[in-house]
Formats: sequence, C-alpha cells, structure tokens
Amino acid sequence: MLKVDKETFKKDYEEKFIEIHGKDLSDGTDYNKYEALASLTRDYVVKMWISTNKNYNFTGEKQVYYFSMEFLLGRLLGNALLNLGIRDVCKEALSDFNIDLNKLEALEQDQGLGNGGLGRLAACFLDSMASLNIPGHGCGIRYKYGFFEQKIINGMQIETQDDWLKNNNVWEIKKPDKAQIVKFGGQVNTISENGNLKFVHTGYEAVLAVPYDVPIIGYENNIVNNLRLWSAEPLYDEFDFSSFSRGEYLKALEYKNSVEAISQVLYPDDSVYEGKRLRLKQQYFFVSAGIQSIIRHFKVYGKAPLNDLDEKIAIHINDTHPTLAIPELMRILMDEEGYGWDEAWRITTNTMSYTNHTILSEALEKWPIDMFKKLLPRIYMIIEEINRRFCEELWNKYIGQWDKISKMAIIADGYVKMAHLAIVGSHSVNGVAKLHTEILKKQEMKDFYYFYPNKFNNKTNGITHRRWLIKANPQLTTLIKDTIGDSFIKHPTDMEAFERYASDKEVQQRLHEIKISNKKRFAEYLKEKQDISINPDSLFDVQVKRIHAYKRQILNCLRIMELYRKLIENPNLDIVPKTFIFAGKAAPGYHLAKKTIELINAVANKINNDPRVNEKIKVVFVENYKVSVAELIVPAADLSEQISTTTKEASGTSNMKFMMNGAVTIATLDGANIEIRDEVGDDNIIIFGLTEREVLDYYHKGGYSAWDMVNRDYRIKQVTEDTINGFYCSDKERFRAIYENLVTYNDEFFVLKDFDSYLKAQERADNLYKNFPKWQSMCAVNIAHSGIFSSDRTIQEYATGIWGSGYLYKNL
Ligand code: 26V
Repeated sequence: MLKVDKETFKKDYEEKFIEIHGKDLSDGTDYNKYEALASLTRDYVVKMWISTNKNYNFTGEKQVYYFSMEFLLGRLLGNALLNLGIRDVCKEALSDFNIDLNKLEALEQDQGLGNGGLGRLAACFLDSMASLNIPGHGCGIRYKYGFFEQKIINGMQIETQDDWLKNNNVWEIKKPDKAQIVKFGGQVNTISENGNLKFVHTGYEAVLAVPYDVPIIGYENNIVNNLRLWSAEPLYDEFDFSSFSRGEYLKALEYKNSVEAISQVLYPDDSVYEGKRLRLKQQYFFVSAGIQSIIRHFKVYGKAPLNDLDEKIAIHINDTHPTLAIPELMRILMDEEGYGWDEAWRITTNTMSYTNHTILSEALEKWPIDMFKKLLPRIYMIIEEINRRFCEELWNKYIGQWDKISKMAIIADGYVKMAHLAIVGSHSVNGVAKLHTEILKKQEMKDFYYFYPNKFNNKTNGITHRRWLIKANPQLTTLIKDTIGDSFIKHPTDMEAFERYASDKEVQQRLHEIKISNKKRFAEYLKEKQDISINPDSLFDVQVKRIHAYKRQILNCLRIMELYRKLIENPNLDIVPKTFIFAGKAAPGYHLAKKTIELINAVANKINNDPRVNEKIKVVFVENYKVSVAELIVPAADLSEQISTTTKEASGTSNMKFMMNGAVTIATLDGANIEIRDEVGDDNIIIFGLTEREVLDYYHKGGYSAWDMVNRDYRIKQVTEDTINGFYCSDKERFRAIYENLVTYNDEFFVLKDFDSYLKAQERADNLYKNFPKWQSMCAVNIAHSGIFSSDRTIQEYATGIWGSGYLYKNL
C-alpha cells in the first residue's frame, strides 16, 4: 500500500501543480487543479505499474488477457485514489488548500468506451482482477470518440459526439515501440517449401496498431495491471512521398482516412447486429494487434517454449466480438511459428474461453462470406479448415443428419457464424447468470451443449463493490463499518453480518437518513444539469439502463399513465408521493427505442405541469446516462425497476448495484434477478410477471393475443389509447408506432400481458414503503446479501474454473 502522509502529499501536489502549469496553485482554475491531482496520482501509480510488470516477468505466472470491444471505465481519479489507499489523506490535504476533492473528481471526463452492461462488466472485471492479485489485463480499442452524448431536445434524443480526448488524457501512456502491423485484404498464395506448404500474403493494406496503456490499480495491494487499447495509424513506409506525384498523394490521403476510421468511433448499438465491414475491420484490428503483442512478449519473457503457451496464457473472449482471436492465434502459430495444425489447435483451444452475453437472435454476429474473404483472406482459409474438421467430427457422430450438421456449421448459408466459431475454438463457454446458462444449454446452444457438454458453465455476473458501494456511497459504507467492522471491504460476503441489524431502530433510522442525503445529492445534480427540482421526501422509483423493447421501459411508462388517470379521477387517492426516474440511451437507428424516450418525456411534460397531481407524482428523464451519473442515481434509489420480459435479460448488473445500495427490487424472474431473490428471500423483493415456462410456451406454441388484453381490461384499453388519442401530444401520430407495436403487432415482449401483475406488484411496493420499519429492514437485508454479487466472487470463479490462474494457485 502506498504510504503518503498529508504533509508530503501537500508538498508533492504543489510541486506538481507548478511543474505542469508554470504558475502558483492560487492562480489555478479548478480544471488546472484536477489536472495536477490526476497527474500526481499517475506518478504514484507508475512505479507500482512497472514493478508489477517486472514481477510478472520474473515469476512467469499465468497471465489472463480479457479481450473486449468495450471497456466502460467511467472516471478514474476517485477510484485510483481509493484503491491506492490515499483518498482520505488527499481529501484532507486538499481541504487545507481550500479545494474540494469531490468537485475536482467531477471535472474528469468519463471514459465511455462501451454501450452498457457488457462494457461495464469488463471494467468491473479489470478492477477485481487487479484487486485479487490476478495477473489479468484488458485488450481493446482506443476509440477516438466514445459512446455518443445524449441531449434531449423537445423530448427527443439528439446524439452528439463524445470527444473525450479533447483534453489531455493523463490516464494513458502511448507505447509506440510496442506497435504492431495488422494486414487487411490482398491475396494469399500457397507455395511449397522443403515439402511444406507455405502461405504467402501479398497485396495487403498494412495498418499500424499503436497501443495506449491504461493502469488498472488493485485495492491496497501494490498491483497495477494493464489495459491496452489500440489505435490505428497509417504506416507511411507504404507510400513514396518523395515522388509527390498527384496520384500518390491522393492515394496516401485516402489510405490515411481509411486507416484512421478503424479506431474512430464505438458502434453505438447493442441491439441489432448489422454486418458492417468497418466493424469487422475493428474486430480483426484489435484482436490481431493484441495476439501479436502477447506472443511477442511471451517469446521474450515467457520462460517456457511456445507450445506451453496455454499453460502460461489465458485469453478470454467477451461476447463474440473478439472471436477472430481464435483463427489469428492459429495463423501465428502455423504461418509464423511453424506449428502443424493439430498442435496449433491444441494450444489455441486450451488458451481461449468465451462468454455469451445475449440470447437475442438479432444480436448474433454473422459475416457475409464474400466480405469476409476479401477483407481477411488468410483468416478465412483458416476458418474454412476449422469448419471442415468440425463438420467431419459431426458427420462421424451424426451420420446422415444433414440438418443438424448444417445448423451447427461455422460457415453456412453464405455466412461465417461467430458464436459457432467461438464455441468450437474455446475450451469453455459460459453464460452470465444461472437462468441464462440454462437457456443456452437447453435452447439456443442445445446442439453444441450435447456435443460438448463439458465446455458449458455458468458464471453469474458481479459488480465491483469498490466503485459501486465504497466510492459511490461513502455514508452507507461508514454505517456498515460502524456496525459490522470493515472486513467486508476485502471479503464482501461478510456483509451478511449486517442482516442482524435489519430490525435495529437506530440502524433503520440511519439507513433512511443516508438515503435522503443521497437523494439530495442527486436532486442537486439534476437541478444544476437540467434545472428540474425533485422532492427528496418522495419515493425514488428508478429505471436506468439502455432503452430496449425487451427491457420494457414502456411497461413502466404505461403504469405511470394509468396512475395518472387514477389520480385525475380521484385526487385524494392515498399513494406514496413518487418521483419516477428514467435514464438511458437508445441506439441511434432504433426507432422504437427513440420513440420510447419521446413518450416518457411527453408523459413527464403533461404530468409535471398538471397542478392536480404534481404534488404526488413527477416524472424525470435524466439526460446522458453514463457511469458517473449512475454513481449518483444508484445510491439515491428506493425502488429498482428490473422488469425485462422473462428469459430476455441475460443477467443485468444494475440490479446488483441497486441492491448493494439498499434499494428494494421490483422484478420479473429474469437473469440475475432470480439469484437476487434466492439470496434475499421472497419477503425482501417484489416479484411479478410471466414465468420462464409461460414465456417459452407462448414462443413455442403461440396463443398470446394483445387484442384480448386490450378488450378484457379497460385500464389497458385506456392507457394504450392514450398514446394515440391526443392526450399526451396533439400530434396523434407521434406515438402510433408504439401503439401498433404493442397492440396490432402483438408485442413479442408481452407488455400488456404483464400489466395487471405489474400494477399489483406496484401496489405491494406502495404498502411496504408506507411501513417504515418493514421497508428499512428490506433495504438492510438487500445490502447484507449483496456481497455475493461483488465481481470479486465472479472473478474468483473465472480464475479457478476457467483460466486456471492466480487465485487457484495462491489459495491451494
Ligand atoms: C451486441 C451488439 C450486437 C449488434 C452490434 C453491436 C453490438 C454491441 C454489443 C452487443 C452486446 C450485447 C450484449 C450485451 O450487452 N449483453 C448484456 O451483457 C450484460 C453483461 O453480461 C448483461 O448483464 C445483460 O443482461 C446483457 O444484456
């Protein structure tokens, strides 16, 4: 652990300030002060970073590489200080200079290189690996523009670019000497050399992949792991500029633009897969650079021959996006290192493991063969051979079952199917919650499960309690420490001891006060950012996540519309005053999701301006949801809305964040909600809606009729018609798409089917909230049982069950 006392820190800080700004601290702007603090923190980190690396090289311990298209890190300064163990010292030191640490931290740009759950999970995993002394590193893309910024204008989402690098980013170090060359296009010729086949790649376009390293700091353990993000740069040796001929110049410009496009922007879509060539290029770009750099490093420091690679290296594929790691490793082992197919395949499959994050078929990646072949000719040849051998195995087992074989093939129907390649080329395939893994085994990947039963396993997601509890909710952290001590910081399941205080009057009162204080903090943020006032004494009912039909923000919105109707009819209705909080981004091309945002805002506009009800209910849509905003909203929530159509949410992770911060969950039995229920018991969660069986039966046997729901239940008729009768918007057509989708097209997510059950569940929530001791005890039980959802637990399971790394050896 870093040892810095307050006086040393003050001296270091002042010196750093002068060094980088060339003026006195007293003359600095707040941003200057932030920069100096971040820069000083980085100095402290760098020494540990170097020594961690040296130590890994020295011990030759197994290294894990987590490959992901997305890392949604958020802000780094606060967590760096926390993990270094100097946040308190720093806070006190700065306050001697009259500087508020929280204010400086809030000036940092979020590092938003991810869409949602998948990218944030990758970030939590990095934090846990470092904190558990696991040599685990990230590998991804340094997008010039991260996830777009969302503005709400006239109730609609407007996207603007996230220029997160416009100010100097202190958290990265460019490593030009570690650059790699990645090759696209061209031809591959086969020649025979000493009786061996050789593959010669010519006429390709070469791209320089330049790494930027970001330190990932472990919690008070002197470990700093590495997140390596690759940026695409032109390789100018390709062009003869001396000739200065016009043609050459234009070609060079064209080349420069096409290269820079590769790491220009994060695809802002996590819903519908589109076979975009640029996305395939992004995937091969970072995967090829990453694998090359691992091999290069291994050959220098690996302390083992290359054929022991699988004992020294584990590579994890986060969803199918980095699946090309499999054929790329094969290519390097065979074409560059001279291994035969069988040995290369043994090494590769033992090295690789893969996580599936969705069963939504529209999100499954498949690439058109023609495009693939042209862009990656040698990789395509290798995949063809993997497919040929795999199909041969299938033929031997399933003689004559052509249907099954073509369904399972990696290349079929004109496409390369990435999930199939990932399963065949990995030794482990996991889902992200128990139900999700069961659905993969029983349905989506049934054939593969029967063929490779031992590959499949579950690893229920988790979240880092360091960011989501200790950092985001310091007052709650203090309360837990005051009651049960601080062992939960290193061992989060120790929080179970907090359950003993669930009915303690004093603890209940403190829990309540802490919640109010967090609600005020968020209310101030909202006032400042959007000039909206909300009442901290009202119940904060929160649904924040990507906007997606299966997540059913519409269900939440419809029941608010129903409540509004009821309140107009009976203004004396006895309900708990509520603030409905929504936030989340819609993929720019996802029409229905964008309409959902519009509807929520139209409903907000009407309700918030109606004096008959606005003492009782208020609706807000928080702009530009991101990690740093989540850190304010989550600790302020009373009720956590986890209402996806059962079977559709692979796990969910915000459900865990809310629970850890003492919100009560209202949920369908989907994803990790089920495991949350199992932990806290039926009395401490509010469950509603269709079961897995019922949903699957509807899908398989049909029988759902939205029309029936409309005709049978006047409330449903009323709220659906309210979307198109001018009640919320004089333009009656504005929300027609939503209406049609729910009613005419027999909504595949069963919003209307779950409506009644959801309303009843909300009524239960209302009654529970009115019972102060009961509600507070529910909050306490949720907190007490949240430790199992720390990503430390998840990572220990990955390390022992999949990677065979770190934790396994240290604890045996
Ligand atoms: C999918 C696609 C498909 C279209 C092209 C772009 C793109 C980009 C990302 C994705 C990922 C979708 C999968 C995903 O984010 N799954 C979420 O993963 C979380 C972490 O495991 C989990 O908690 C959520 O339930 C799951 O929806």
